[in-house]
Parts: sequence; C-alpha cells; structure tokens
Amino acid sequence: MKKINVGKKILSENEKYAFENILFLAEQKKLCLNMISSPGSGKTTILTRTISELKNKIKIGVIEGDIQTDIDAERIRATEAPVVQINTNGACHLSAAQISAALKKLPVEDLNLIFIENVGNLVCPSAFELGENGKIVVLSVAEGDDKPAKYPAIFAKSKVLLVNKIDLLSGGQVDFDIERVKVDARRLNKGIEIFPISAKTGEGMADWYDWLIKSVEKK
Ligand SMILES: Nc1nc2c(ncn2[C@@H]2O[C@H](COP(=O)(O)OP(=O)(O)OP(=O)(O)O)[C@@H](O)[C@H]2O)c(=O)[nH]1
Ligand SMILES: [Mg+2]
Repeated sequence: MKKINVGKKILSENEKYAFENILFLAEQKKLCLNMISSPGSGKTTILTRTISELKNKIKIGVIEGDIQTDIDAERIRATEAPVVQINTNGACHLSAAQISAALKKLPVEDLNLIFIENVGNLVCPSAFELGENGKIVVLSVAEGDDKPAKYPAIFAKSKVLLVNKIDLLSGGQVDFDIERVKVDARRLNKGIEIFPISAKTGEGMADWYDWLIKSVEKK
C-alpha cells in the first residue's frame, strides 16, 4: 500500500483538549500550574500552606488528581479555596479532558491562579500536556539526590523545582547533596528555578511566593 504524507500532524485526543484548555486559560487570562512529584513528596502540604499564606494576595483554586479518595480535596477545602477532585480509578496521570471538565466546575473568573495537583508519580504525568502554563516538579530530600539524573523528563520540562522537606537535613537523618541536584537539574534545563523549601516549617517559602506573585502579575 502506498503511504501519502499529508504534511499535517493529526492531533491526539489529549492534545485536542490540551489546546482547548490553553485557549480557555488565555481568554480568561489565568495562570495554571501543574504540580508533579512522586507520592508523598509534599504537594498537598505545599499547596495548603501556599493558599493560606497568600490568601490576601492571590485567589487560588485547585484541581486535585488522585487514583482514589478525596482526602487531598478535603485538605484543600479546609483552607476555604475552591477545589475539584478527580479520581482516575487506576490511571497514573491526569488527562487534558479531565482538566477541561474540572475547569468548568471551578469559579475561574474569581481566581488568579489554578493549581493542578497531578497523581503522585514522577514519570507518567510528564508525558501528558494538560494545557497548563507551566509544570512545577517537587522533589523531597528523602527521595535521594540522584532523581533528576534518573528521571530526567519532568526536570527537563518544569519551570520550577521545589526541593521540599529541607527541615530533615539539619539532623543528618538524610544524605542529600542539594548542589548535585541543582547541577543535574540545570544540565537538563538551564532556566529552571530552584527553591529549597520546607512546607512544614515555612523555611524558603518566601522566594517561592515571590515567584508565584510575579508570574500571576505577568498574566
Ligand atoms: N518533615 C517534613 N514533612 C513534610 C513536609 N512536607 C510534607 N511533609 C509530610 O509528608 C507527608 C506527605 O505529604 P503530602 O502533602 O500528603 O504529599 P503529596 O505529595 O501531596 O502526596 P500524594 O498526594 O499522595 O502524592 C505528610 O506526612 C506531610 O506532613 C516538609 O516540608 N517536611
Ligand atoms: Mg497530595
């Protein structure tokens, strides 16, 4: 059979919805950030602290992605931020179609910033564009300083790397060379912003907040 090259890329189902989301967010002039990490690195803790500490400056809404339960949505709801929970029922990442439906349930016009907390997984979510304006990767110190080298895709694609749980470093319970992480992440992604933080104690969070406020202002 003869193949004919029509010179056009046929968009995948996910890309179609991602494109729709890009257009919607651009029309609404809203910033949308997709937070990705391994399970338990601290995404929800970072979000609840960020929402509470910025509540007089930025109105934040959240789309929560989990395989099961609405535990994380409940934690966000306790801050009084609007939240939509998506259960993927087994899938290891969120899809752009799920984000499109969730955006329709959020009071987007009242918000400055929409966070997506993706399913806890350092690999699959990096392959699915959701139409977001940027990805935020979280790495906690207990996971090891070799992760940018071993799981490069998400570090290569993210605007920001939050190195979380730095409070665990002071007692020497964890061996973690933050300089190695910075060098490896910047080798993959020259422009990546790196903020060492503790969502538990609040250390380092001010620089992350400054970055967020500036990013919202640019929209
Ligand atoms: N010591 C310390 N513990 C933290 C910090 N941030 C989060 N934790 C703890 O880490 C655990 C996991 O935090 P979560 O915020 O639920 O992590 P997550 O990334 O949202 O987890 P999933 O949604 O399941 O992927 C909880 O016990 C938090 O209290 C931190 O900065 N320091
Ligand atoms: Mg969570």
